[in-house]
Amino acid sequence: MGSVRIGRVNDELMRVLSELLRTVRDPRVSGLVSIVRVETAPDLGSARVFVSVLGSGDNARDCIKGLTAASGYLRREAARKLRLRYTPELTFIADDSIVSGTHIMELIDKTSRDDSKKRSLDVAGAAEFLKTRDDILILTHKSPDGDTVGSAVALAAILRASGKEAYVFENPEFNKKLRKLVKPYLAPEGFSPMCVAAVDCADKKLLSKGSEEYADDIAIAIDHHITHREYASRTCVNADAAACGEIIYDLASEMGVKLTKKLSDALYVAISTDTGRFLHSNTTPETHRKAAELIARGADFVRINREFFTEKTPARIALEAELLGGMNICFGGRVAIIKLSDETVRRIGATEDDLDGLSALARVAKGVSLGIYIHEKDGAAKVSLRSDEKVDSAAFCAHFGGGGHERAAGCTLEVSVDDAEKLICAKIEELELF
Ligand SMILES: [Mn+2]
Repeated sequence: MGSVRIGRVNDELMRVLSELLRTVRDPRVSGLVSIVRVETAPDLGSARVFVSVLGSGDNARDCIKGLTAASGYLRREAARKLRLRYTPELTFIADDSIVSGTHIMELIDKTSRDDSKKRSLDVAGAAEFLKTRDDILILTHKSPDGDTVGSAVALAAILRASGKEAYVFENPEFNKKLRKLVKPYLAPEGFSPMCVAAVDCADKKLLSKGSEEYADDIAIAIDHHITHREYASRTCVNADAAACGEIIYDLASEMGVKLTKKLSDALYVAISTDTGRFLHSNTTPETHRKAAELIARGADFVRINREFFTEKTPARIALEAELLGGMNICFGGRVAIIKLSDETVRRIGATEDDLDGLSALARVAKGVSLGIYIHEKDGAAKVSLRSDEKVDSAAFCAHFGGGGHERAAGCTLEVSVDDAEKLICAKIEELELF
């Protein structure tokens, strides 16, 4: 456990416990008690909570007794609010270093300043917060997908149904399908927001191009990435959600907004695309339950799935035909390699949209554990690996300075696509992968 993480746990515990103190009913715990600091053990098993009590020594002793009696309640509530896997056992200790009222005022001041510090909210908390805001601008992430756009549109629709003005910020990378979905919600020129929200975006650096002026001023981020870096003042993250759209779905009910057909369409786009039509391993029974409800509310799942998945442009069909026709199945049928050169892209007249998701194509062959897609980009060979549990794609790509996840990873080689194929095959042989 790094000291940075412990420092954050200390800060978070101090913030949450300071709020919870007010809810302790024990008369011995008066309003004149404040938390000075929290020291959590490196294993997160226990934490010492130093409190300062204004008044006589007797007051302090009684207060510590009251807090100790309430420690089970405080620990439980803190665990709920912080969503920590392990919440430390709490020991309350009187801090004698602060005796004068001036110091108490400084502490109160600091606590109110902490209000502007980052806090994590559950969906109910996010709903409460949004109810207090108006003129809201919603940001999406770079290389936008169905989840960020569907979530942004749905959030805007929910806020509008709550009587607020809400818009989605322009993202120059919206493709045709996404732009069609977002068009009725795009912010007009000159709209000046009072509140900025971000959806499905794990990192400030991943916010859409052109939104830099808002990046340090995001009031709330709603996201489902386990790698979420808290860049907003308030964060509502649920890493168990298959799509950010699942969180927005819950938000609708928390805000008392009915699922209209439009709202259901947007949420269905978000959930269906981020789960690859409910085929990826992130899909849960809850995902299906929500999708079922969206269909019941009129979501046009036939059109959406056709538009986002099965429909292909002539250029895309030509690309797939060429790639599949030239597929090199090697290593006894365990590895499949497809290659795409710039020359082919030009000849076919394919757009960026047409190239989307081609890396998944190599793994469709039966018996193949490792699918490799090599395509020419800016004079180099970009290599994408997709593997089953028998191959660690990230570890393999690390040999070439790349990285990623166990089942999906990539690297770039400064050679032609044909030479990249030779180098990759030589490495598979050398490592005796198959
Ligand atoms: Mn997502």
